[in-house]
Amino acid sequence: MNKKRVFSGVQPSGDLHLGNYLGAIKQWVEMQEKYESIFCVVDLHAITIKQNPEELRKKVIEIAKIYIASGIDPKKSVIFQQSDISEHAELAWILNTVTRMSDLYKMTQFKDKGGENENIGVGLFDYPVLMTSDIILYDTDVVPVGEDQKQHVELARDLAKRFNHQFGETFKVPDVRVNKEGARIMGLDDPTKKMSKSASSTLNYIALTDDPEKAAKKIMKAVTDNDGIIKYEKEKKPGVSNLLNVYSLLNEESIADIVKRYEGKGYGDFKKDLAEIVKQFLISFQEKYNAISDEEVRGILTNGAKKIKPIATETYKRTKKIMGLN
Ligand code: ATP
Ligand code: LTN
Repeated sequence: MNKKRVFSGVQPSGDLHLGNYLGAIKQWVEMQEKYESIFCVVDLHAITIKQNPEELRKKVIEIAKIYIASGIDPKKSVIFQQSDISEHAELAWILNTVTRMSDLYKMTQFKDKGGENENIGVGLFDYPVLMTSDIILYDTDVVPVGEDQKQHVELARDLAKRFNHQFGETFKVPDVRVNKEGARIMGLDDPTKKMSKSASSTLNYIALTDDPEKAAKKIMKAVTDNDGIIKYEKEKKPGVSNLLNVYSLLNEESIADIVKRYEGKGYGDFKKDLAEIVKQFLISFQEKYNAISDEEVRGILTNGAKKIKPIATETYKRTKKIMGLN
């Protein structure tokens, strides 16, 4: 039987953090064993916000390195750069013609990123259509993402269905997959909001490239509460619950087991141990990261694009044909 296909991506902008790793990339690594996997560095999405060209070029390499250091094996999965395949933008244009303004006004990420502002770029508004194109261009079965991207994948499903209904069966309708545990890692300085690289304070997140000692200090400074009991209660104890979640995912241990071990102990002990876990994780991650050369990554990206170009070409041709464009 043919393997099902997975597609996902991360933008080459800002610092990748534990939220991105635990919410998205970690599950990709597990999925690549069972699925035919395609992981993209979505540079065309990154330019919806102003980027410095030199930094963008570096960031693309950095993200691909992070994929590999996290365990994405270029022999098992395809890793490529979005702008290397022109069909992403071409298909996005076609999809624009079946997308309604009202579809995009509903997107919460657009609202969060300043949708009210008339001077905001059109690319930011159209961002979910390009994301739809990324996904359906490869007849994707499953899209693993963090909770915040669920709405975008649901739009991709709707647009694929709408197109199929209007023109005839053309696109596969993708499923979304959100990991139950890592779906929403919260900010260390404010556990009521998601950990985000665009946060105003660097105490909010632990970047995968953070100095391990400094990262450990951020855990020690993480906001908790005053009742001194280590238990998982998301609503009442968002800070402690978030730390338990991170502990459980990094140490691959159930929250119940961790809670049991810290019965009668204070936050100090708990944080100290978690700080050490985070530190060791970063040391080992960065060792792998530093062992990969830029040249090697460039080769992997080029090969990845070569490998999947025929799928993109075929889908785009099929789309043009059914619309009467060829
Ligand atoms: P940010 O808000 O940090 O700018 P983003 O969601 O805009 O992040 P990406 O960095 O491209 O943009 O996100 C990559 C992946 O990481 C997505 O699948 C997203 O859902 C996931 N992700 C981002 N933040 C978190 C988080 N705090 N917890 C879990 N998953 C997250
Ligand atoms: N918008 C996503 C990144 C992204 C993506 C995709 C994820 C762009 N295209 C296709 C999955 C599938 C984000 O995480 N900010």
